[in-house]
Amino acid sequence: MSKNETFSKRRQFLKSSLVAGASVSGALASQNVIAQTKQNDFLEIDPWTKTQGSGFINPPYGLPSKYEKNVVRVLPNPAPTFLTASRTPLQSLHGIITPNGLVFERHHAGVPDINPDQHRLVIHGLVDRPMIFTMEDIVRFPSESRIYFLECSGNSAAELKKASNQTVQQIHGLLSCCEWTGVRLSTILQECGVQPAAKWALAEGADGAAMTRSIPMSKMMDDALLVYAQNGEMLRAEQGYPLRLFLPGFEGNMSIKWLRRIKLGTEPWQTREETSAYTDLRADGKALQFTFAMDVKSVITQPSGMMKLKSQGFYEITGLAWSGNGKIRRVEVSTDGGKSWGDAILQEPILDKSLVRFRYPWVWDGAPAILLSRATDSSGEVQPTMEAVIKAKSANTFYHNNAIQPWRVAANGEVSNAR
Ligand SMILES: Nc1nc2c(c(=O)[nH]1)N[C@H]1C(S)=C(S)[C@@H](COP(=O)(O)O)O[C@H]1N2
Ligand SMILES: [Mo]
Repeated sequence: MSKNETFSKRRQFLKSSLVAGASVSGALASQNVIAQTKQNDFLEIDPWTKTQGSGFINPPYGLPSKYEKNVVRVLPNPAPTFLTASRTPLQSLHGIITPNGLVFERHHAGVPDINPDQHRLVIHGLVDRPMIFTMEDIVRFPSESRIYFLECSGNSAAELKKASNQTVQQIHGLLSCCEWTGVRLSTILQECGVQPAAKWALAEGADGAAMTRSIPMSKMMDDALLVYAQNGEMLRAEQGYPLRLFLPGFEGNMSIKWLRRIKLGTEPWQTREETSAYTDLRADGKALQFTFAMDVKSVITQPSGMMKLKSQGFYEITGLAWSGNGKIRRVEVSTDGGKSWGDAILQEPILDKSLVRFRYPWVWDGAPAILLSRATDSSGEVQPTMEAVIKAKSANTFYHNNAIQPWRVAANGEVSNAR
């Protein structure tokens, strides 16, 4: 197909896919149309087509193209003295999977260096047969691979106090989505014989923080996974190598990394991570404990904060939606600050407790605009505004911010946080 044909096909696609009322004239104004007279010589042969390419790389583990070197995790801005988290570059991702080298990291005492041959998982408490498992023991059980999002409950939290003019990565980048492979926890717990009195499980990490959380047995016997691999390779050290707990849809901190112990009991253990942290302070001064599932949320990743639209014309607004309560049913997009809304296209696959990619065609006419996205999940829950989040939780609230993110597009094309 000639470049001209490709171009006209694309215009046809745009015509048929654009939302009603949007004008196609001026769409792709920036595209260089090939002059008819130059038909025969427009495709020059570049130097890289005329020579042999480079050999296999050394070291043999592949890396992204050197032209993509700016697509990396970032530390918070301003960076705290004690570094605690790095963030995923959501604005540069395509589809729903976060590549392993870009998965956000959150660790309370750094990344331990664990030799998998020496690692052990202990299961004890209210079980008939307390057991110690090696990694070899664990990978012998039947496994499964599933795509799930993981979001830190502190994601987007700083926005509740003060809007910041930063990138989507800096504001919302404590979010990732991988294909996780592991053994259903229920399989291994049944091996130990769960006693009927067991209602809660304690999970403990082997890192310097010995991060510890109480988890209802209902979740442990449902879809909880003992994960040893992510996106087709063994876990990265920073994601919990060689073994982590994974609780689909639950706040990130409960998916204990470097998992070394599970104890079954009758009540929650009231650990530091469920009393001093990860609670939601209410207006009356009381704190709400145990907010497990991450509520329905979405964010536009392109265009997003600190980007610049170079010209008027066609843009595909795209972003991510997810819910810890189930599947994403609908994402609506507004380009006029919420006066009118249209349904975004949801890209298949639309999986339970996974990121979903949404797309919405838009022609920017050069006037200031405010872009919003609003997700609805299979439980019927609709993503709230920031005002609604603060009203429901109180101005003291810090964790679990799932508010709608508005992006302002100025007449000069600059995109900023419109909060
Ligand atoms: N052992 C242990 N598990 C942990 C943590 C930790 O510091 N130590 N951090 C938790 C927090 S707060 C989050 S949000 C997730 C982050 O997982 P990731 O680093 O793989 O993105 O791991 C959780 N599991
Ligand atoms: Mo977290």
